[in-house]
This record gives sequence, structure tokens and C-alpha cells, in this order.
Amino acid sequence: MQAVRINRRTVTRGALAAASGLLAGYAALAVGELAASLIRPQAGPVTVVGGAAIDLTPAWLKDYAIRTFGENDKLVLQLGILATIGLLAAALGLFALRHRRAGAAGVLVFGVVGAVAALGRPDAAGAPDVLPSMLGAVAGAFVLYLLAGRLTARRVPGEPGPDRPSHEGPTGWDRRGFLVTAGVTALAATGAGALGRTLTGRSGQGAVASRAAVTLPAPASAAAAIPARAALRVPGISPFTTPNKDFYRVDTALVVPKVDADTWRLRIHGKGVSRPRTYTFQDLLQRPLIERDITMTCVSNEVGGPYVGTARWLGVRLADLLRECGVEPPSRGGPADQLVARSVDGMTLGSPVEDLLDGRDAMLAVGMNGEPLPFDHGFPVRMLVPGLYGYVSACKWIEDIELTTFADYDPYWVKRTWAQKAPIKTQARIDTPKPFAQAAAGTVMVAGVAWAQHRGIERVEVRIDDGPWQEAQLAEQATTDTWRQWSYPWKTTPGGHNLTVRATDATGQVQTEQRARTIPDGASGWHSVFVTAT
Ligand SMILES: Nc1nc2c(c(=O)[nH]1)N[C@H]1C(S)=C(S)[C@@H](COP(=O)(O)O)O[C@H]1N2
Ligand SMILES: [Mo]
Repeated sequence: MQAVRINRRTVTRGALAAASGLLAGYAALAVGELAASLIRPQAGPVTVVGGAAIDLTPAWLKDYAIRTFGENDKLVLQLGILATIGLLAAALGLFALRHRRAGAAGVLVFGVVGAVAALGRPDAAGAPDVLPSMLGAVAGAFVLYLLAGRLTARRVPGEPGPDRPSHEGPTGWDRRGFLVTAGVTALAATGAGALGRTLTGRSGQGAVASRAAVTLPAPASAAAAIPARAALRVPGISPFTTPNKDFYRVDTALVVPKVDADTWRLRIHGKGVSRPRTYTFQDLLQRPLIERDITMTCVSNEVGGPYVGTARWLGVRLADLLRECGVEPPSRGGPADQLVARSVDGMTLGSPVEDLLDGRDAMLAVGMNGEPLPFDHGFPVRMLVPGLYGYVSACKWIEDIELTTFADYDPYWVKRTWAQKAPIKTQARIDTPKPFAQAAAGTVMVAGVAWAQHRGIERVEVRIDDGPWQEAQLAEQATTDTWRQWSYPWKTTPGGHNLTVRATDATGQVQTEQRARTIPDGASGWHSVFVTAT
């Protein structure tokens, strides 16, 4: 009898205790986000812990996440963190049933973890960054202490008798007090969270206004018109120019930096910089601008993968700025062989100085496809270097350029086992037909893109199963810095077929069949798709 009764109560109380933990966690995160909105949106508890998790993630796992979750990898990470916090919070709630003070204090441990993560962020703005995590934890601890108190209350309201012994024991609980406390907490936390969101949204308004106010000047050196025959009319092929909204995005930023162009500065300094300088956004806009079509590629792009795109970029020639600051390439005796670009969110990317001064169109871009850079792609200014993977060149939200050496400094990704230098590897991709497509009988257009930035594409060949390589038809080449479309009319025969493609760059180098993973310096191998023809 007794056992059954206790058991049911125990289960109910256990569930309520776990719920108390979850509520405490919810309140902690809400208060944390509200505090962050007032201090710095980037200092929010989930953001700092997520950022630390990204930085600590080994290269193979990051690669797996990108491969598996694609551009949703950050969402998956944040959901994972929330789920982890939820589990731990529920456990703390159960623990607090027996050890009320210790359970509540346990919430503070989370605060300390968050605070440590906040201080370790490369863009940490100092001591105030610990506040969101700490204040949130204090709120959470308080909530858990209150709720656990209601669950362990000695008196049992509703059960009769003023003569009832006050040492009723741990099975008694204050139902009404619990519900009221829980309800008020849920409402207050939801309000705090919503207010935090609103304020965070507003905090970027200066940046949004500064972007809306930008009028991009006409280029002093316009891009050559894209030849009409650079774009093939094949359904399913990637368009020659990738619209901004479809352009791939790869970065470590859980909160996209909103930089105000009016207060933005770029500093150029370091080894061999005889005239260090700081530039404003207006300084850059007043200089002669170049406009170029350039295809960007991410080193994390698998063979056949989506992390490649072409845009028409407008910007300042980086070599002009470097020369103005007195920078010489190593081949002319300059002491620095590495340029390290640093962003407002503390990312660092290193490029060979020699490449930046060899005449290619390395630039500090301010415009993308006719508009100011989108925030996702680095507003107000980003770096771009034709021929180099993004992680060694394409710094978004750039604010600092330091001349140094490869021997002296390893930027972010190099610290994480990626190569110091990474020119883009020659690749061809089949855009259509899609893998495992059913092809109609007759002639099917096989088509896609091939790239070997700064070298150019000379030939693309297609092979059906183990047959001979057949020359694909090439679209006209816009520039050697852009990808090139190709197509091949395939006369189908019934059954399953493997279609394989390979490119040859303009130096005559045939794309290697050798399969390589993306780590350390980019994937290689041939792209194939399996198609069934009727
Ligand atoms: N600040 C910052 N810049 C960055 C990165 C980043 O994580 N942070 N990622 C780099 C990588 S790996 C690539 S491939 C390109 C991607 O640029 P996109 O997102 O505009 O396509 O940005 C580069 N610049
Ligand atoms: Mo990348």
C-alpha cells in the first residue's frame, strides 16, 4: 500500500523536478540572451558556448558536419547545445529534490562554463562578456531553488487537519505554490527572451542603415562583358553568375557580424610595412575601383559539392593598398611572406604575399553582383584572391591586415591542421542529370561547370561507364578566374550508367583521378553520377 502510494508520488514529483530543472535552464538562457542584447549580442550563452565548440571541433568532425548537415551545420550545433543543456538541467532538477542548495548551485557551474567560453572568444570585448552567462545562471539558480522548495514543502495543502504533523516528510509538496512559481517563471522568461530578441534585432540597425546608405561608385576598371556564349542554355546547369541569395556561405559566425560602415576601419601594419595606414570605408570608395567576375571555392567542397559560386565583385585592388603602405613581395626582398587578414569576429586567414602582388585581381571587395556586400558575405569589406581557397584568402568583415611570415604565425584553420597554402584544385562537376535520375530514351544533355581559377579551363571530357573519354563542348571562357560551363549530348542506352567528368586546366594539367579528402588542402578526384536510362 504504502509503497504504491509513495511510488506514484515519487514519479510525479520526479517529473516535476525534471521540469523545474528545464524551467530553470529556460530562465537562465532567456535572462542570458536579454543581458547579451544589452551588452553584446555575440556574448549570449549559446553563442559563446557554440563558438567555443566550433573552435574545439577537430577538423575531421567539422568536415563531417559540413558534409552531413551542409549549411545547416550551425543550426544542428545550436540544437545540440540546447538539447545538452536541457538534459543536464533536468538532471539538476532531480538532484535538487534532495539537495536543494547544491542543485541550485549546480546551475551556477553552467554560468562559469559560459563565462569562461565568453572570455575565450577571439572577439571577446572584455569582462562584461561574462555577464550574460553569469546573470542567466544566477536567475536559473534562483528559479531552481524556489521550485525545488515548493516540491519539498512539508505541508500538503488540500489534505485536512491542522493537527497534521509538520514533519510530513519529503513526499509532501506545495502544489499551488509550485504551479504559481512555475507559471510566473515561464511567463517572465518568455518575456525576457522576447525582449532580448527585439533589442538584439535593433542593435544591428546602425549597420543596416549604413548599408542602405551606400551608393556603389562606378568602377574605374569595369569587368569585361560576360560573353553571351559563356552561358549554355541547358536546363539544370548552374547559372554563370550565382545570385547573392543562392551564394554558398561558409564561416564560423553563429551571429552574423553587423558592422557599421561609418565607424569601420581597416588597419594595415606589420613586417616591412614602412607606411602603416588606417582606411575608412569612404577612403576605399573614393579610390579607383576594379570590377571582376571571380569564382570562389571553399576547401571543404567535396568532389561534386555545392561550395563554389561566381559573382561580379567590385573593390579596391589590394596590391595598390599594399604598395601604398610600402609592402614589397618576398621576391623583391620584402621581409613578410604571409598576409594575415583578421575579421571583427576574430577569424584569421593567411595568404602568400607573393600571390597578392603577382598581378592577379586580389581585392578588398565592397560590392557583390551590383549591391553592397550582403551581411552574410562580409559587409562592409571582404578580401578575395582569385585562385586561392576561401580559408586562405577571403576574409569577411575584415578589419585588420598584418604582414608577417608563415614561420611566425599560424592563422585559425592552419592551427586546425589545414594547409598553410592552398591554391584551388582543378575540378569539374556534373550539374545535370542529378545522381540516380531516370533519363529518358534518346539524347540527354549532360552538363555542368569546371573551374581552375587563375589558370583557366582548356578541356572537359565525359566518360560513360568504362568507355573512352569524349570531349565535352565548352562554353566560352569569361576569364581564367571564373568557372566554365560545359555540356555533352549523351545518346542513352537502356540500363544503369555511370557518367564521369574530368577537366584539363590551361597549363595542360589533367584533373587527377587520385581521390583526396578535403583536409588538408582540398578534395580531388573525378565526379561521377549514376543514372538509369529507359
Ligand atoms: N570572418 C570570416 N571570414 C571568412 C570565413 C570565416 O569563417 N570568418 N570563412 C572563410 C571560408 S572557409 C570561405 S570558403 C569563405 C566563404 O565566403 P562566403 O560565405 O561569402 O561564400 O569565407 C572565408 N572568410
Ligand atoms: Mo572555406
